[in-house]
Amino acid sequence: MALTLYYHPLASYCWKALIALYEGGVDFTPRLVDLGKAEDRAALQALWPPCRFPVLHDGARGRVLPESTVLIEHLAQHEPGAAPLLPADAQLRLDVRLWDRVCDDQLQDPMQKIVGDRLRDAAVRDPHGVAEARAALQNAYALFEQQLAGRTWLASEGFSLADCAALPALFYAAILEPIPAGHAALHAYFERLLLRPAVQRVLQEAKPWLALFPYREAVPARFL
Ligand SMILES: N[C@@H](CCC(=O)N[C@@H](CS)C(=O)NCC(=O)O)C(=O)O
Repeated sequence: MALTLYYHPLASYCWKALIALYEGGVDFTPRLVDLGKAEDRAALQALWPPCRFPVLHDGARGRVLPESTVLIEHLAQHEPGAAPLLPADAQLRLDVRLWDRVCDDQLQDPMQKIVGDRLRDAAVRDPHGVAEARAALQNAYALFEQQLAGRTWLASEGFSLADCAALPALFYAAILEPIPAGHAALHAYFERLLLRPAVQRVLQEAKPWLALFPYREAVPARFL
């Protein structure tokens, strides 16, 4: 098989890639990376020195694709099932790329800041940074609420790269910093995302690992 995905079933950016792969019905070999194991870390680092996942190895084309967005763009170019994740029209593609960036910068980044802080020793925690990250999430929720008014999907008529990015970001962010009840369009969108078979498969595969999430006590029972 030509495609190998280096990933971990709990990692939010890996969910983004997995959702795209499952949405597109793409055939690939999953290679679970345990960063706690030296040999796994070395294998990932040999492909991509920053040692962050997901990374896709496309053996047929001799390419290594790190960065979830680039990985999904590669799938959309070469795998017919994944093509709809990026609209053919150049202007519509820009909308999708914009909202993919918004998901990563305005949801994933602050969410990872909050999780990372909990993993630190108490002496070097950053309560001010965490408070800023929580405020950033609230601002992002308000922005998404505005964007989603009258829409089914985040950035285009069909399910796209932006929606692949949104699900993991919203899933983990909402556990740390609940989405206000008044954001009805955002709540409805999140529920719509959860109905996608690709998303259900990712969540099912993550279940055994959620006990390792630093905020496991806040994970809603329906996901456990
Ligand atoms: N911009 C990258 C971010 C990748 C990333 O941050 N991955 C996290 C997991 S969600 C990771 O590799 N963490 C391991 C570490 O930081 O050591 C992408 O879009 O793929």
